[in-house]
Order: sequence, then C-alpha cells, then structure tokens
Amino acid sequence: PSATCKLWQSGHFLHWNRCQMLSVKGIKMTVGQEQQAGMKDKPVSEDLETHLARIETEALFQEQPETGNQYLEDTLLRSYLKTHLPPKVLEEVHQDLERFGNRLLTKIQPLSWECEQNPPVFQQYNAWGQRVDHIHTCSAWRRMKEISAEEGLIAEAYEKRYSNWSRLYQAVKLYLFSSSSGGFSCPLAMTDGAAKVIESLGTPGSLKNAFDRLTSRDPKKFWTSGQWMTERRGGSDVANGTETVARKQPDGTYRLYGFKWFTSAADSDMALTLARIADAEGQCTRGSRGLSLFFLRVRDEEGNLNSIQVQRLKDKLGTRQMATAELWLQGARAELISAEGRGVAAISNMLNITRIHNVIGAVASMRRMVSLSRDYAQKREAFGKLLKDHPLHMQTIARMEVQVRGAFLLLMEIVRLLGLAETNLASEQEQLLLRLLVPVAKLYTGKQASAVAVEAMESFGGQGYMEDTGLPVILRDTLVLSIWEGTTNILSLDVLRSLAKSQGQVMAVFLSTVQKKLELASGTEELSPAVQRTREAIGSLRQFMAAAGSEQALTMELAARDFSYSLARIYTG
Ligand code: UCC
Repeated sequence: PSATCKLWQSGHFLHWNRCQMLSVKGIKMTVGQEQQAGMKDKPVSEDLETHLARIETEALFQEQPETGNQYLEDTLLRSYLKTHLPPKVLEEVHQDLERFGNRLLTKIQPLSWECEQNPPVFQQYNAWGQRVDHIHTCSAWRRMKEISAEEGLIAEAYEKRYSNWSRLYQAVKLYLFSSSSGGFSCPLAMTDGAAKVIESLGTPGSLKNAFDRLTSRDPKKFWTSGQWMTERRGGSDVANGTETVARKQPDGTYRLYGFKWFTSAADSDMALTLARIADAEGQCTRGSRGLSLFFLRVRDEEGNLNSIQVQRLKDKLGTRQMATAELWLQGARAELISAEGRGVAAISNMLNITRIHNVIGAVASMRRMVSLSRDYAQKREAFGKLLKDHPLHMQTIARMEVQVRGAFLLLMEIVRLLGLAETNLASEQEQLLLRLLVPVAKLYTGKQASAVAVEAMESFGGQGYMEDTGLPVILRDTLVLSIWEGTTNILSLDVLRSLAKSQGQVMAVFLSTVQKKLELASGTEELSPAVQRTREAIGSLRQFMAAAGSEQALTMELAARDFSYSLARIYTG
C-alpha cells in the first residue's frame, strides 16, 4: 500500500505516496474533504496532486452501457419483419421504424428519465381549503401523450393501412417505445383496450367521439383511457368484488356510486368500468351476471371532476411515473355500453388487449436489459480481459438472449394472429389459438421479465444495483407485469377457461399447429436436438391430458400453472 505511484502530467513524472487511498469512493471523498479543509494553506504541488487524484479517479470509472437505434440494432426484429411482411409494407415500415428509433434515442429516452424523476403529485386542497383533487403530472409525461398521438401508437392498429399487418406494426412500435416510455405504455394499453371494446360494440353513435379521440393522431384531440376494475374487495374475483352501484337517471344515463381501489393512469380522459345496476327497489344482482360495463368521462369540458373524489395516490414499488389512485365515485355520470349483466364478457376484449400490451412490456424490458448487458460485456474489463471474453459470463448472457428471443417470437405470433382476426382473415383455428395464447404468453412472459431483469442486473455487478444508472427502475417496473391484468394463477385459470369454453378445441389447434412447425423444423439438421426435446415435451403433455381427463376438476386446477408453463415453453420452442 505504500508503494510510490508515478503519474505523468504536463511532461513530468511526479511521485505520489498515497496509493493506499485507491478506492474510487475514498479518493473522491478525500479530495473533496481536503479542498474544503484548507485550500489556501496548501502548496501548489499539493493542488496538483489533488488534480491528479481526480484524473486517477476518473480513469477508474466504468464506461456506461448504452444502446443505439433500438430498431436498427434489433437483428431478430428486423429479420422477422423481412421474413413476414409483404415487400411494399416492409419498405414503408422500415423507413418509419428507423426514424422512430432515432427519435427514441435522442428525444424520447431523456423524457423517460424525466418522468421517473418527477412522479405525479396529488394536491387535495388549494391554499384556501377548497377541495381540488388535482393530480399534477410533469411536462415530460404530458409530452409522452403528444408523442403517442403523433406516432400513431394507437391509431395505427385501427386505421388498418396495412390490413392484417397493421396490428403487428403497431405492436412493434409499442415494443420499441415501451422501455423508453417512462411508464406511458400503461395508459396506452388501456387506451387500446378501450378502443377495442368500442369497436367491438360497433362504435355506437354516442361513443363515436370517444373512439375518434382514442385513435387520433392529433395530440390536441387524443384521449387516453383508464380501466377501473379493482375495488376494495379485490381485483381478481371481479364478479364478487365489485360493489359499485349504477342508478338509472331519467335521461337514460346512469350515476355510479362506489370506491375504485386501483385506477391506473388516473389522469386519463375517460374510463371503462364495471358496476351493478340497481333496480327500482335499489336491489342489485350478485355475481358476474349482475355486472354491466360503463363508459365515463373523468372530467367535464371545464376540467371539473365528474362527481369523483380522488382519495389518494398509491405508493407503489414500481411504475412510479404513472399516477395510480383510489377514487370515490359519488354519482359519476356514465353511459351503459354493454348488455345488462354482460359486463365481464364485454370488458374481456379490453383485458385481452391489455394482456398483449403486458407481453409487449415484458419483452421490451427484457430486450433492453439484455442489450445493455451485451454492450457492457464489450466495454468492461475484469481479470485482465473484457467480459465478453469470459465464457461463463457469455453463457449467462446467451441464456437470457434465448429467453428474450423466444418471448419476442411468441409476441409476434400473437399480434400476427390478432391482425388476422381483426381483418376477418383468421380461420376458426387461428382465432382459437389466439384465445389460448394470450393468457399463456401473458402469464409466462410476466414471470420471465423479472427473472431476466434480475439476472441482467447482476451482469453489471454493483453498478446494476445503483439507482442513478436507471437499471433498478427497469427491474421494479417489470415486477408488476405478473400482477396487473391478472396474476399468474388467474391467467392459468383463464387458460382452463379457454379449454372449457371451446370444449378442448383450443388444445387440438395448439397441438396441430406445433406439429406443423416441428415438421418444418425437422428439415434442418442443426435443429434436430431441439425438435426431439419439443416432441418429448408434447408426449408428456399428451400423457398428462389423457390422465387428467379422468380426474376431478381440482386436479386440473392444481395443475393449471404448470400446464400453462408447458404450453408456453412448447410453443416458444
Ligand atoms: O390491473 C389493472 C390495472 C390496469 C393497468 C393496465 C396496464 C397494463 C399494461 C402494461 C404495459 C407495460 S386492472 C384489473 C385487472 N384485473 C383483471 O385482469 C381481472 C382478473 N380476473 C379475471 O380475469 C377473472 O378470471 C374474471 C374477472 C374474468 C372472472 O370473471 P367471471 O365473471 O367470474 O368469469 P366467467 O363467468 O368465467 O366469465 C364471464 C364471461 C364468459 O363469457 P360467457 O358468459 O359468454 O360464457 C367468459 O367466457 O366472460 C368471458 N371471459 C372471457 N372471454 C372471461 N375472460 C375472458 C377472456 N380473457 N377472453 C374472452
């Protein structure tokens, strides 16, 4: 420790006996303390030493991991588009995505960080004691809303410029946007879901304005939507947890009374929500059959809340950029938009879209973490060589990369099928497959995302754990992906629901589709071990299904999660 260091400065060697302080933190602190302690008394040579200590300190800093244009760097995405899109569509889409990739890098990513650093603030009263219930959002968050409209992040899917490919193209833009969106992908998910519900209802006249706004490219017109489903008694068992009551008004509208416990993106312009219609005696039907779907504006033209009080903002582990609130509905004016008692079935269109957005968010965050990890491996030296030259480190990254690629392809498959379904080009089999794959992909990628994020974080060593690197934010934000829009177990039960409702047809389609894909892969020698393992997995799945057929429903319920994981792995494989 007392060795003499030689440092080259201005053409001179200087001798410095303080190498024992060669800890990055130690040097910085000591220099700062020395400066404060008495700069005036120090001889010139000591100032020089201080300066040199700084240089030495700076030389110890790690180079920051970065990504460039996320579209251009994503070789799998580009090869997928090249393989699947018609050439004319590819040409147009490629140009737009390259431009968008640059905009993300230079303009949108800095806004994202600003959103993280300036979370929404709730002001309940003004200075004079009047209740205002104002949710203040930062300018970067509001800019994200404008950018979303300008980029057509919702519009693209509904304009259908590229027929069945529009949905996939929209999903690709959202995938690129997601990890730079500062949490704005959440309101976009619900906005997309609301537009889908309205479209599926045939866009009734009273909802035309809302639909036009949700799907607008004009930032001044664009609206976002909330999805208020969770009440105090819980968010999974919607049928029994919903207490909100709807009272019919003489003009045919309704007034809603109840307490919504989690309302994400509470600064949205409108919302879809469930409530129980009270009859003339004030009685409501219990359970799922008592639930109907309502549309409401959050504020009127003057900006006054629609008989809603904001109780407080939620103090969340992650997604802190986005305002999640508890809301009292105290007679909020609303419009019934489903058949009475068909609320859950009507909102399931929204759920399936937001669940796909959840998959987009999961794949995007994995891609971001692994891309940063890969970049870091090319810059960071340890044990005398770059991380990329350490086989064990590279094996760890390669395993993550496989997870991301599989999840990405599963996502693309879903949005490809959705595009077909939305343009009436999907066969009955493709529709069934879509119904099954949405919960399968949501539950599986939701778990993958946080596992990959944790692993990737480790690849940066202690730096990965530092808040100001931005890496912990990504991890925190992935943790919600297995919770909101249906937990892993609830989604596993939804997989069973799709089996029961189709009387097993979804499984027949699943197996025959996988079989066809395996036949295609069989022609490639290098893939034969993978083909073999997938065939074995299908064999086990068939055995399980044959045995489960004679068991009680409880057995199937108990197996739902493992069964769903198997479907995800087989299809991804
Ligand atoms: O988490 C939330 C915050 C929002 C943030 C969004 C941003 C995310 C974006 C991320 C970007 C990075 S909001 C709350 C989320 N809550 C949920 O997701 C609810 C979870 N619970 C369920 O999914 C349950 O399984 C329920 C609510 C669907 C169960 O309700 P029921 O009424 O007990 O279930 P039923 O009786 O089985 O279903 C009623 C009807 C049936 O149709 P019919 O009557 O024709 O047979 C079902 O087939 O609804 C139909 N149905 C569906 N149809 C139910 N689920 C589906 C489905 N997924 N697809 C099609």
